[in-house]
Formats: sequence, structure tokens, C-alpha cells
Amino acid sequence: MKARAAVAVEAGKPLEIVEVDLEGPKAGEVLVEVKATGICHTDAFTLSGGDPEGIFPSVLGHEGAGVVVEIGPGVKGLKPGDHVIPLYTPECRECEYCLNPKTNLCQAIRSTQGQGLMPDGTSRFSLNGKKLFHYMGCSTFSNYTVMPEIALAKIRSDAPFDKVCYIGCGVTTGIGAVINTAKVEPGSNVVVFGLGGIGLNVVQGARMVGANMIVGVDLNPARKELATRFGMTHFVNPKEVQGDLVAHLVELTGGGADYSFECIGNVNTMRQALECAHKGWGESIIIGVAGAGQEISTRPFQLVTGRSWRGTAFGGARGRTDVPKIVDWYMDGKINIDDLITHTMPLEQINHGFDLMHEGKSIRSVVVY
Ligand code: NAD
Ligand code: AHE
Ligand code: ZN
Repeated sequence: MKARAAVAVEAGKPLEIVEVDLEGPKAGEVLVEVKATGICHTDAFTLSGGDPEGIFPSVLGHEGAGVVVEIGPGVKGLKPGDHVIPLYTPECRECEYCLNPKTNLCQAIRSTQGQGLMPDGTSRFSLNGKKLFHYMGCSTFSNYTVMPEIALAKIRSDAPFDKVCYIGCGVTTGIGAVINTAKVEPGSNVVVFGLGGIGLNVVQGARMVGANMIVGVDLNPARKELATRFGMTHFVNPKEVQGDLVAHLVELTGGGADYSFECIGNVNTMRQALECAHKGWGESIIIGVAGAGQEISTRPFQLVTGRSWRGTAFGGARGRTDVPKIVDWYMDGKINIDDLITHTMPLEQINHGFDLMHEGKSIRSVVVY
């Protein structure tokens, strides 16, 4: 069949909107009509060429929502008409990782997913007879995509696609990092580096669990007003701090953060986030994705004296189990998604969505098909 997709032809080039060919679902696979997709910073990172796993030409996008159109042989848990959210972290419920309560990183299809391929080692997308690669197992920058059943969360049918698509990455990553990964306790002091599409959800999650102080750190002063509405109690613009930022944050929090979150993808701010954590017990969670070849560093003494450095993917969430619940939270008014979706656009304007992100003018842009 034909699909309309934004193709990443090569690193550093704008996406090209073209008609592509899409093969139907094979065993264990599902054809999904994508109704909406968010644009996450990770898409921009891959398009920039900074991701060592980035493959071109490919169909990017991993923050979608849509409807099942057709199922392949052996698919048991989904049927045409079901509403779904694609999962870049699947949940097979059988692998060693799924059976270990300490992780959400299902490995059932990780190796082929990282190669831009379906689990059988082939691609469903092509353009003029030449293979196009999948991306993060999702490829939501196409109005139709094929996904393994284990990488689709079935959601309620009354949830609006143009809002809940954001649960496919940003919302779950931010809120999940607080609840699942850090397990922030009520009364904690929290510092959030980066108040974009992820960081604002960390702020929202920290408020939900009853954090005391929620300090937001961002170079963009325009982030202050929105973050305050989401629960931030103190805003710090590093450009306005006299002297050392870490010392300032330690003083502001009365000794350091109980939990800090890095939501930028910058190895310097990752170090600052670790070092502003409280001596003896502070935990710093890396969410941001750093560029190819970059490494983090700190004095080992920072860890010897009781700080912990951790990381999280997809907020520690098990998608098929947790995503439908987060959709319920949204539908019940427990979390705010609407105010974070600052722009919606047709697929033809997707490159404008990337521009808005780079210019710091959007939180989330959503493409509606
Ligand atoms: P975004 O562009 O919406 O937000 C980034 C924010 O950081 C912006 O507000 C920007 O002004 C701020 N910023 C940039 N440099 C800064 C600096 N030096 N000091 C302070 N603030 C600075 O991006 P996003 O969509 O929120 O994604 C954030 C990061 O999280 C990216 O690296 C993305 O790839 C990553 N991510 C990781 C996961 C995961 O599962 N681990 C999931 C989604 C996104
Ligand atoms: N491929 C990159 C790393 C990219 C990365 O860390 N991806 C996150 C999701 S970001 C969503 O916006 C993730 O889930 N990682 C776990 C995994 O298994 O991919 C690199 O550096 O190679
Ligand atoms: Zn993402």
C-alpha cells in the first residue's frame, strides 16, 4: 500500500514529504493508521546525525497514536479498530528483562529495532524500490506504519489522538522518571535541568507526588511562566547566576537536591545535576540523550560521598501495562497535556515543527494526519 511519510533522507537535511510504499503486516505484526505524532528532541538529535545508532534513509517519529487497520497471523491481543500508542520500549512479558521487576527495557526485539528493521530483519517501508529504515521501531512520521504487537499499547477509544500521542514518549518519560525510576517521596527537594517537553513533565510528576521544592533550571527565560503553572517553585537561569551554578543550587535547596533530573542531553549539565544532589543520599537521574562519542565525568568523591548517578529510558514504564493508565490519568484530568502542546500542524509543515523546537518557541509540536 501507499503511505504519506516525512523521510529523513540523510543527516542534517530537512525531512522530505513523499509517498512511500508500505508492505502489510507479517506474523506478529500490526498495520496502524497513525492519527497524530509529537516531535521529540530525540527525533531532532537523530536527524542531526548525532546519534550513533541513526540510520538513513529512514522514517523517523516515535511519539504517536493511531488505530489498528489490519493484523498479521498470530496476533491475539489486538483487532482492527483498536486505538493504540506505539512503544519504542516494547513489553513482551516473556524475556529475561520483562521478568525482572528492576527494569522496563524489554530486549525481545532490541537488536533488529536498533538496526532500523522489523524483528524478521527486513523493512516494511520502501521508496522507488529502495529500502527505507524504521526508527525506534515506530516510524510515526508516516500516516501508516507497521509495528510488532508487543510494541503497541491498547488505549481507550475516547482519548484524543492529538493529545495522547505525547504519552508515547514525553509525558511518560518525565512523569515516569519521577514515579518509577527515582520514586520521589513527598516533601523531597527536586532540581530539574531543562524545562522542555520532558522536563516540564518531570516538574508535573514531582508536583503530583508532593515534592516540596521544585527548582527548574533553563537558559530560556520564556520557560519560567509555564513551568510555574506546572508546579515549579523556583526558577534558575544559569546566565543570571553570579558564580558557580552548582553552589547556588546547593544553597537554594538547603544542602542539595534529594533528586535531580537532567532533561537536556548535555554532558556538562549532567555533571552539574549530579553535583547539586545532596551529600549522603542525593540521586541524579539522566534522561537527556547526549551526542555521539560524548562521555560524562565527575570526581569519584562525589559518589563516594553518597550521591548516585542513574538513568532512565521511557521513564521506567512498561508500555502495554502503564501507558493505558497514563491515558486514564489524562482523561480524568489528573495530568495536564493540553498546555504543553503548543503547536499542531499537518505533515507538510513538519520541518517547521523542528525549527520551532530549535528556536525554543515550542514545547511540543504535534503533527495531525
Ligand atoms: P526540548 O528541546 O523540548 O527541551 C530542552 C530544554 O533544555 C529547553 O527548554 C532548553 O532551553 C534547555 N536547555 C538547553 N541547553 C541548556 C543548558 N545548557 N542549561 C539549561 N537549559 C538548557 O527537549 P525534550 O524533548 O524535552 O528532550 C530533552 C532531552 O531528553 C533530549 O536529550 C531528548 O533526546 C531526551 N529524551 C530522553 C528520553 C529517555 O527515555 N531517556 C525520552 C525523551 C527524550
Ligand atoms: N541511540 C542512542 C540513544 C538514544 C536513547 O537513549 N534513546 C532512549 C529513548 S529517547 C526517546 O526520546 C532509549 O529508550 N534508550 C534505550 C534503548 O534501548 O534504546 C545512542 O546513544 O546510541
Ligand atoms: Zn522521545
